[in-house]
This record gives sequence, C-alpha cells and structure tokens, in this order.
Amino acid sequence: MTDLIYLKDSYRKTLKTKILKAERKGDVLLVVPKDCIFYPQGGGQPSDTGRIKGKSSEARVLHARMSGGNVVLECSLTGTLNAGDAVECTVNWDRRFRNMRRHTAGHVIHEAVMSVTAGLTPLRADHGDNPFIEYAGSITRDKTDPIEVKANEIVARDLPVTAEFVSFDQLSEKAAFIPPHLPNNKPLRIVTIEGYRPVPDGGTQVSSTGEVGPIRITGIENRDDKVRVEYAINEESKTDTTQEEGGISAQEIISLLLEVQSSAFSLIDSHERSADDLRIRLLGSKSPLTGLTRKIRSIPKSDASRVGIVANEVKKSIEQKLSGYIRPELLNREAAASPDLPDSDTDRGYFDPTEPGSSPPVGHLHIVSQAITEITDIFARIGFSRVRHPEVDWDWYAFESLNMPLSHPARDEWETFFIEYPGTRPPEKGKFTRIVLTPHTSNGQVREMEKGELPIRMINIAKCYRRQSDVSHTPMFHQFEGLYVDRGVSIAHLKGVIMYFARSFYGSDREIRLRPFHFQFTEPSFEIDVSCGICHGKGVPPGGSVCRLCKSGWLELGGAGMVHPNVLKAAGIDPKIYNGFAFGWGVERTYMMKSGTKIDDLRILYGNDIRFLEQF
Ligand code: FA5
Repeated sequence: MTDLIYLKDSYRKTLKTKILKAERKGDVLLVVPKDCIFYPQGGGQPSDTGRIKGKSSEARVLHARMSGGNVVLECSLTGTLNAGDAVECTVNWDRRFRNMRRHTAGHVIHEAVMSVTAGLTPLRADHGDNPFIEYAGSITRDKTDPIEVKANEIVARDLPVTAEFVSFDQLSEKAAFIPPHLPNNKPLRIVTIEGYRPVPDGGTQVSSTGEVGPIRITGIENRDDKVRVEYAINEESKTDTTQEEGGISAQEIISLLLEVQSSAFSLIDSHERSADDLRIRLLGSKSPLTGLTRKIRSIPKSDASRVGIVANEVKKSIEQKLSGYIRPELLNREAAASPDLPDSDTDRGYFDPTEPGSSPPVGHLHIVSQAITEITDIFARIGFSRVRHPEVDWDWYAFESLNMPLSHPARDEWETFFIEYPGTRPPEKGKFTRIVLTPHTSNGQVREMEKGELPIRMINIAKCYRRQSDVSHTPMFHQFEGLYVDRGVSIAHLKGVIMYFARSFYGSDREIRLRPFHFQFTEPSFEIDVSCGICHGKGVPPGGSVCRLCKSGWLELGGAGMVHPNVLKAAGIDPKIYNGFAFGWGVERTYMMKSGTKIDDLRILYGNDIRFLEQF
C-alpha cells in the first residue's frame, strides 16, 4: 500500500522514495510509488502532476489516481524506470498550491453558506477549473453578497486549518455532516477551520484561511432541488510564503500587498480583536506585510522603488484605519469579555462617523420550519397541496371517523390529551362529544374528504400532541399526512409517491421498503423504511463495524396504507367507486434521518438553545 504523504504534509514538494511497481501500457508508464506526495484525483480536487527522477531517467507524472490502496502515477517516460528503483519525486507546486487554495476556499465558502442560509445538505464539491459546491436545497440569489462577505471575513481572520485521521465512529461523532459516499480506499480524515465544526475531507489544504486570498462568488445556480455555489479565487496570487523555488516578481508582490491590505481592513472591520492585537498581527515583525516588504530586496532595483511606494501606502492606510479603531467593548461585542484587552488611553481611539455601520446578526427559520417548507415543496411538485385542519379537534375526527369507536383499545397507543369542557359534561354520542389536542394529523383525512371535492391530493402538516417525553419523543411534535383519494388507486401508486419523496428528500440513491403493519384506518397497512445513507442498506458502513446511524441498514419512516372503506364511508364517499392511500410521518424524525444530521435527544429541538439552533 502506498503511504499517502500528501495527506500528512500537504506542503511537501519533493520526496525520495522507491518504486513498488512499474508497468508499461501503450505510451504510458504506470508507476506505483512506495510513498506518495502526488495527490490522486478525487473528492473534487484534480490530480497533481510533476516529475519522478531515477538514476538515469526522468518521467513526467501526467495524472495520479487511487487504485485499491495504492496510488498509480500515469507517466510519460524518457529512459527506463523499474520496480525497486530509488527515485526523487517533485510535485508541480504551482498547480498543487492553486488546487489547495481552491479546496480550502471551498471549505471557507461552505462555512459562509451555512452561516447565511438554512436547510441545506452538502452533496459534493469540485475544486477544479470551475469550482463549485453543491447542496440539496435552494439558495436565493440575494444571498450572493452575504456569502461572499462572510467567506472573505473568514479568510481575513487567517484561521488555522488542521487535519486529523479518525475512525468511522470518531468521524460520525465529530463531523458536521457525513457525505453520502465516503471513500473506502483511503484513510478517513477530518479537516477543521478553527472555530468551526470539523468536515470529512481527504484532500490537501492550506494551513490557514489567509492563504486562500480573496474569494469571489461567481454564481448561485438552482436546479432540480439542488443548488450550486460557484466561486473563484485570485489565481495569480501566490501567498505561499514557504515557497522555495523560483523568485517573485514585482507585480506579484504588488498584488499580494493589495490582498494584505484588503484582508487587514476586513479584520479591522470585524471588530473581533483588541487594537494591540491587531497592530501586532498586521504591522508586527511577523506580519504578512513585513514579510512582503522584505521580499522587495530580492527584485531588480529598477522595480524595487515602485513596489516600495505601494508597500508604504499599504502600511500607512492600515495605520490610519487602526487609529480610528473602536474597541470591541465599545461595540458591545462578545470580545469585550476577553481578559487580554489592554486598558490604556492610547488604545481607546475615537469614533469615525464616516465609517459604514456593522450589520446586526440575522436569524433564520427554525430547523423544523425549514423541514416543513422542504416537505411542502417536494409534494407540491407532484400536485399535493398543503392544507390546514384544526389542531384542537373533535374526538370524532381524531378517532371515531377513523374506524376507532370510543372503546377501541387502539386509541390507547396515541396517549391523547383531552380538553375539559367548561361547565356541562360533553354528550356521550355523536360527532361533537369530546375535544382532543390532535395526537396525529389523520384527523385531517375525513375533514378533507368532507369538503366534497374529488380527487384529493392533500398534505396536512400540523402540530400533534401526546403524553410522551423522552429522547425520541416530545409532547408536541409535527406530522405530515398525505392523502390521495380517487378512482382506481393502488399500492403501486403509494409506493411510487413514497419512493419519489424518499429520493427527493434523502438522495437519489435511496431505496424504500414496505413492511406489513396494522392501523385501524388503513387496510392493508404498512410501515415504510428507507435505506440508510451511510451504509446503503448493508448495516455496515465502509471501514466500520455496525452502522451507528441505523444498525440494520434501514431507517423507519413511518406508517402508511390504503384508506379503510369505513373511513371513506364516514365521509360519505362510496368505497365501491373511490379508494385511496394515506401516510403519516413525524416531521422531526424524518428530518433527523437525513444523513449527517445526528441529534441524540429530540427534545433539544424545542429547548430554544441558540447555540444548537444556529447550526442549522
Ligand atoms: C400515526 O400517528 C398514524 N396516524 C400514521 C398514519 C397515517 C398511518 C396515515 C397510516 C396512514 P404513529 O403513531 O406511528 O402513526 O406516528 C407516526 C410518526 O409520528 C412516528 O413514526 C414518529 O415519526 C412521529 N411521532 C409519534 N409520536 C411522536 C412523539 N411523541 N414525538 C416525536 N415524533 C413522534
């Protein structure tokens, strides 16, 4: 197995190693190295290119790919290279560094997207020539600027980016999400931008967000329940200060100086640090500005003076901006609590009325409201309209009309809250007897049929109440109830609709299965399961033992069945002419089952803890 050095040190440009295997295929030589610094194409990041030098021959690496646990380098060769040969490998560093910057830019943009939007699930990313990140869900175009601003703010903060190898269990515990397809031929790894949740990743990353340089969001493309956030980075800039080979041109220093200036301004504008801290970071001896100023010595004298002028201007502009800096505590920021804030008068600064104000934090919809919107949209596309029916209703609609007479034992399963009548006792018989907090959305079935408009294609989403509270139950929760009534409805229609929903909501590779079950109001009745997004119905994830998410390969969606003739009759519909299907599932649990969304205790959804809610 090739040792994947690029995963451990993405800045390694040369390496001495041995060839494990060399085989000629037509014009191409396929080389398997013992240790590898070339990144093999995958995870949206393009392959590296470079050179392998043997004793008396040199091969150009045109492409690298994984095969089993090995990296295979596709090379063009002058001379011969054989298994066992000692070689020196060199990566085409310009290409690799650009790809690393694009890749980390993708992670930065992901965090920006997560902070200004809601309800999106990452699907895939491409960090090639036209880079993008794709999500399940949609983003309106007016989010372009907020995403770009947030991304550049993360860049300006120059946050460390670190990587860690993990087991599958650690990955599912720590990572913000689990991608639908984890690689089964590479070690599992998570990458963390300081201050953000780790993300599964097998690519090469720069060591801090500042190295990415300015990011532009070039497009937001919504298509078929998916959205692509397209982006670009400054391809000219080479902020890799560790780069050994090749000199740096006057023009490159100037564009880097301008980048440094705009990053510095964003950092000052974020008001997250004390003035002293900013001064050290932006103007101190280890600052990027001082590093670039030193580089002026290495360029020809004829260019040095004009670059020097730019460097001085940049320095002056940062000093000027810092002199008007408002301390974080004056802005009433969290950072005001930081014990390391100096308290001297010189640090206080003054208020510049011409500076733009800072925008207040913007909230977003609760995770359950996002799920309701998504579910409503999915069913609307196949003609199911969202309807509303009472959440405090007559017992008759919640039970009696659903083939559950007053004394029926099945009623106990719903652990219902009853409403006390003020004053008089309710009548014992008839439609208007007792009142309940609806324990399920099935009360909407007969209510919808009573409207007298056929066919029916409804989706009833409402609050439900039961005397239950534990890790998987809340006393108030939401269900969505589908009902289709027409002539000639069959189980095949039910299966088709459920399959459509499962694939739209969870992903196109999902399967469903129907298990026989019992409900009083459907005959036949089923429980519906959807295949697990982590282990794909196998119960064993790639590289793991028992799947932590599903344990068996399948996740339970909820109940469904063909509408019982007695229910149709209760609504005055002739079951000899019409029939239908119904299903009713919990919104919270259905959403929780989306791969990557792991919530150990359902009650946290309604705990109003902002630290939890703002993650979605
Ligand atoms: C019912 O409520 C049926 N009305 C569903 C149905 C409709 C079947 C139409 C056939 C035709 P059940 O009691 O299993 O079924 O609840 C359905 C779903 O509601 C459960 O799978 C679960 O996802 C959710 N649920 C039930 N109780 C709670 C609770 N206390 N907290 C959170 N979710 C709950």
